[in-house]
Amino acid sequence: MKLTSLSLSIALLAAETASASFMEQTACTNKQQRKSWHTLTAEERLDYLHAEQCLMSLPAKYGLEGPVTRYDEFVRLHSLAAPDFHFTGAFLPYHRLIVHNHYEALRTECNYSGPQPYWNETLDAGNFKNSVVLDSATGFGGEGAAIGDCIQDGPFKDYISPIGSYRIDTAHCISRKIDECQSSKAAQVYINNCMAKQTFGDFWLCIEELPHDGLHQGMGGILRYFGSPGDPLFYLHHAYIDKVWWTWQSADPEHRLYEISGQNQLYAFPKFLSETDMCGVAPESILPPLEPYGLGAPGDPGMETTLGHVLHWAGVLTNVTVGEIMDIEGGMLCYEYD
Ligand SMILES: [Cu+2]
Repeated sequence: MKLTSLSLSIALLAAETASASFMEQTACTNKQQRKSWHTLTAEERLDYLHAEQCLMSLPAKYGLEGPVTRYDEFVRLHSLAAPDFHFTGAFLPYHRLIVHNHYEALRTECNYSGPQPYWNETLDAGNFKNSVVLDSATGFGGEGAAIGDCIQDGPFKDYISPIGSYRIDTAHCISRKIDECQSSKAAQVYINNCMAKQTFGDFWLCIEELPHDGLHQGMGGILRYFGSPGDPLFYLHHAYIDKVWWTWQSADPEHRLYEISGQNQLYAFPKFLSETDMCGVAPESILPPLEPYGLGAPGDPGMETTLGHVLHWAGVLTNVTVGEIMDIEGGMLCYEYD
């Protein structure tokens, strides 16, 4: 699509109007709670795990190819849209929304009434193996073993997912293979480094590179791929990344509450993907193909992510714009972190 200055002005006007109207929306008074897994009681932990098991027992309802259960559908939605929402400006908003959508499914379809937990990964950086999050009785179970790195304990050890690591579906267990060098990317020092960034573009790339990647590579297994919601730890991880983003937004709301930028399609990989990482691992070979440069995206006719950018869900969940979810305490979202 050829970008004219007229269409750019219209897009900017739409984004400004959108952001103004979202800010005016009715106040969010009855906030949903998001809490650190480390501080939950054993009973609260079990409630959440049981709700996830419930989602894994409900039949798929959207008619997408592949999913057997409601749980699988979120894995499919994520892998279908993955190239649009990774290494692009919509990375943080998209994951904010999928955590919210999944939580709403737990609440409305599995009668879950507890908080959305997050994993404060700084507490376990470099030592995922001993995390309470991976407890076999009141947690998600530990790492995998044997053929396929299948998890051996915990509530999800017998779950078979029909969704593959990206586009090719194969039935598989939930797999994990912990790497403590990778898990050390979750350390506080890297969070602090990102928190000091002054623009959304610098902040997002900083987060996606180390704190975000630390969990995916540190836990290994299915979490390393675009089928990563196939491990329920995905939601604790992305709730945590969302908390970090919200903390950054809240430090300067006047400038950051509605600040968005970054390429709106996968025109290029960020620089960190072309370099060997701090653990000596060479760049990934599983990356998706790049989009033709300048193609534009729904809601974004230009090259840059704006508040009008559409977060899409294969036609089965309501599309939402980035502008609608920038504020977690207004508009369609209403939650707070402890
Ligand atoms: Cu993702």
